[in-house]
Amino acid sequence: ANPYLYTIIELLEIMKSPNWKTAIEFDDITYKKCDGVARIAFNRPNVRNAFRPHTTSELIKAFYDAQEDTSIGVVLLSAEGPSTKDGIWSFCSGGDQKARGEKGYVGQDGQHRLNILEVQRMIRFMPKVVICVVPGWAVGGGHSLHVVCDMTLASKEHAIFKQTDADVTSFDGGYGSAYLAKMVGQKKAREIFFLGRNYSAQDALDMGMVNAVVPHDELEDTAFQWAQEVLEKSPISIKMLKFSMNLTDDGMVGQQVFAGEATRLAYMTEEAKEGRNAFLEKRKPNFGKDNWLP
Ligand code: S0N
Repeated sequence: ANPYLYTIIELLEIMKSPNWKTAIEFDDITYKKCDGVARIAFNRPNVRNAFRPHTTSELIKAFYDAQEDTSIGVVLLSAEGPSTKDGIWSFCSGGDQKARGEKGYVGQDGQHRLNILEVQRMIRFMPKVVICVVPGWAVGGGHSLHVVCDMTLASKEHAIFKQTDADVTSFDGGYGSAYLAKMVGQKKAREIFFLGRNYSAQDALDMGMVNAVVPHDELEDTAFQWAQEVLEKSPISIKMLKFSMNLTDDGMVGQQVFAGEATRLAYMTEEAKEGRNAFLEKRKPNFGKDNWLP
């Protein structure tokens, strides 16, 4: 049989659009799940999906839920749209400058916060794959979010990448800039931040900061399809590989996250069970005599 021929059932399976079900109702984001995939999407399209503290608090809750849900292996970070005012698509335009106070972004409780950085860390350290889906503008802190995600898919017609941090004195000196430089090279990263120009999806692909340019109408289904491909892989391998690739850039924290999973793997061995049982049974552990593998 020709291995490249698909059956009709397989083709229908590949082409099917997800049947998303709302997982939790939020104000500033939508949060849905389908077949092992969680979709978290900005939902403030009339302000180009800028995030205020309420948005970031909701993002933290949604990411935490996706992390805890053992049926979820991939998270899509996307955006609703387009704007009802002018029909323009956006992924995210960063921190809401109207919510910006003297010491950070001011929430409904009057407190000043910078908690998008907490969202970045959740994406970075979550033992699942996060795919950024960019249907339009990815600007400022929105650009940084795409940088920190594991993979990025961009709308061929509408995605525009731009760094305005130096225009508004609200800059990301962490993953958004330093990790970007690792991704696209020092010269390009400095150009992106120092000139603040617009870059198309194709420019971003050429620079190596997105994985694919996709026709706008196919963007969401393609992201779901990529997620389904990831879900066919071994969950342990995927998370160990993600944390291995993070490790060298994340210093001791990267080591801690990677080592935590190594400890979990050790827990699954007979050796670890013997260590625990011997303690509970108040006896000396017997780890065997020929387990010192070369
Ligand atoms: C996105 C841009 C380029 C789109 O331009 P366009 O298409 O011409 O639309 P506009 O007419 O400009 O905008 C349409 C409506 O949307 C509002 N709006 C857009 N962006 C924002 C925003 N970020 N905040 C508030 N409102 C926004 C416009 O005001 C307009 O509304 P109306 O119709 O009522 O006039 C363009 O809009 C643009 O350049 N936007 C600003 C982008 C920006 O500078 N963002 C902030 C950059 N910095 C950060 O995000 C850093 C934050 C961060 O991640 C961080 C880093 C370190 C430490 C902490 C933090 C943290 O935030 O926690």
